Amino acid sequence: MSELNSIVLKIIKSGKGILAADESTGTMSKRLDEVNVTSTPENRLLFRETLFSSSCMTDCIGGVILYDETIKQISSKKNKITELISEMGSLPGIKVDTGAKVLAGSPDENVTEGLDGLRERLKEYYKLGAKFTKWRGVYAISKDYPSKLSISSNAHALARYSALVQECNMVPIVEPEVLMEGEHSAEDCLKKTSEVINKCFEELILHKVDLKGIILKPNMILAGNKSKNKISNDEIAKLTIKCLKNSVPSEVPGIAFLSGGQSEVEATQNLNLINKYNDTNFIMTYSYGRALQQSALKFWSKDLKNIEGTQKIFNHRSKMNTLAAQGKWSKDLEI
Ligand code: 5MM
Repeated sequence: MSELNSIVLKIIKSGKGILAADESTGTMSKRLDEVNVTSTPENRLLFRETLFSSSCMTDCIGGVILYDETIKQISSKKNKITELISEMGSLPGIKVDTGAKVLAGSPDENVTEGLDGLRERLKEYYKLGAKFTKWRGVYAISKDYPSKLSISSNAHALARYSALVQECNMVPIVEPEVLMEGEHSAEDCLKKTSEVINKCFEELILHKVDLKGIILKPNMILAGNKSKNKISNDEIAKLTIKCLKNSVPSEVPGIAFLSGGQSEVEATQNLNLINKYNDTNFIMTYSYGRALQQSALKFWSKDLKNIEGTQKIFNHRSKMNTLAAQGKWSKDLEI
């Protein structure tokens, strides 16, 4: 087993999943504003440190994706954040893209940037203790989108990023996110997501990326949030598996879904059904941001000193998702 493959398995095996705590300062400030907490570096650290020192970090959370600010912060116990995460039994990772920018040639779409100087930044993050990285391509969906241009430019960037990350002995998370916003049907989402993922693998193979040493982080196959034709959770699970079976090469060890705006329980329920119906060899788990943190953040915002209460909520959510990653979750386990 290669070193990269063993990192992948440490992160996602036995029902473990990923905490996406890589909100950029702008996004984190928006989340904190929503719960009336002032967005300062200290408050951002306090909330995140509360999560990172929860007991579920040992049994459920195999990896945490950090943002540049957080990976350079020192915890209240005076150790590095990467050390805190490692001591809890999890692995630290880092978001290395610099965000989605307007795509020249198709101004209603985005392309993710961050390749300039990436090799040097990766060396720095590796020294800070990062074992894996993340890059997210974002695709709008409608009758005309994503365009061939957006599909191809984002896939190219994801592949160049992945090759550089593996060169630096870290595991790249490849995140192509077809957004949930829109009136599109689940069938449209299936068609466009398959096209997007197929192109990503075409480029990853061209750039000689070791597919056993990556984690794919896709969206589930859902009808748009403004669609009149919603589908059942069973259908979501079955279409999601159909999409991945047809577009992901069998060497890829694991898939960790993003939650993409689903509610906490919805994201857990869908992951559980995906695992119940999973007839592939892919490990199917979670890499959730909002769907792991929402309730904990809301509770914490009422009393920033209530560490134990906040951790209890985060532990519960993580446990539910870890059960779902093994197809063992049921609604009556929710509090
Ligand atoms: C945690 O949010 C990440 C994006 O932050 P920025 O937009 O500030 O860069 C995002 O990439 C996240 O990792 C994934 O989308 C998964 O998060 P959700 O909330 O969709 O599970």
